[in-house]
Amino acid sequence: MNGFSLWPPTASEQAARIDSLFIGLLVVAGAILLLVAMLLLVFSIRYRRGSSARRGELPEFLRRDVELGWTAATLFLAIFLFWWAGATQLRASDAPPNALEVHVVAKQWMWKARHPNGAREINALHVPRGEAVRLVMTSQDVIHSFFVPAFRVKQDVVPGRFTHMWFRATKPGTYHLFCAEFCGTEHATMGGTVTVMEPEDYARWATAQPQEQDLPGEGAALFVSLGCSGCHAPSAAVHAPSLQGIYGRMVNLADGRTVRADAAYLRDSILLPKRDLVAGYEPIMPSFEGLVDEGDLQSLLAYLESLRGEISR
Ligand code: HEC
Ligand SMILES: [Cu+2]
Repeated sequence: MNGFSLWPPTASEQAARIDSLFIGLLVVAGAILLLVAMLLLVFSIRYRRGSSARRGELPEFLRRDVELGWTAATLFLAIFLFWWAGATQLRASDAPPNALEVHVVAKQWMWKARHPNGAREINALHVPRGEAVRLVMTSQDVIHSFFVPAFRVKQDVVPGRFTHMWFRATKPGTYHLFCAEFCGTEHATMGGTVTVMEPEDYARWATAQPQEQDLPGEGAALFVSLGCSGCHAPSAAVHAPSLQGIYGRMVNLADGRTVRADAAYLRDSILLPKRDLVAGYEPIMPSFEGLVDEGDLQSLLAYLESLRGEISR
């Protein structure tokens, strides 16, 4: 739409839900405002100085029944609004299991995205209409925030950890992407566009991108070039744990704790290997802090995650 508009486009399922919630709250608040203002007006005329209105003791039913009635009614209304907003928020928190997963890395001052087939984009994101898209996001420097007003979604992107967000776009078009967390001098220019395409167009677009390795493939190459395989390959002379099926496994640590090898654990294993030492091994793994950037880390983690079951050589 051209021209001035106070209402951003409504282009996702979440956006439609947030809008009805917003309008609902506005109507309720408006009705209460109107009621109170009217009573104020009526009473100030009726009980103005010198009027002959009755000013004595209140009748019994006004003192008890009316008091009880409006208290119960507002309590009920407040609980209903709480349930409505809470349900909307909860719906937004967990992506459906088959969602398309796009990896996003934020840095001063740009957004980098990687699609499942390896396609990369900067300050742009192409997504198919009608499909759930899940973003796995991290930052290379400071806190940023991924904000798409047309989808009514916003999520902080934090260095040193992964945050998630999902949406299902409903309307083809191009929408604004902003950084919503002040992140330095060029924060204001940190943004781009989200383009919603029909699923066929998206598939065509994705295959037309320069062919690159997918994330696990790129991670596998890094695993060799960074020297990880020199210690971790089954044939290595060094005594290091096998990483086959590592993702999600329970790991016994040297200090007696048992932890699950999730994304955060694997990340720490690479950046801070001395922190969670695996039981039965020497602390010989070097830290890769500073040697790998967030993009490399995502690839390495995707590779480790792909090492399910079978022994690959
Ligand atoms: C010098 C040999 C060496 C190199 C190089 C090395 N590692 Fe390790 N790695 C080890 C040893 C030994 C351990 C077990 C002790 C520990 O936890 O630090 C380990 C532990 C791990 C663990 C935790 C395993 C578990 O069972 O919980 C992961 C994950 C890992 N390494 C990944 C990597 C990655 C990825 C690289 C390359 C970026 C790499 N390692 C490079 C020797 C090495
Ligand atoms: Cu930013």
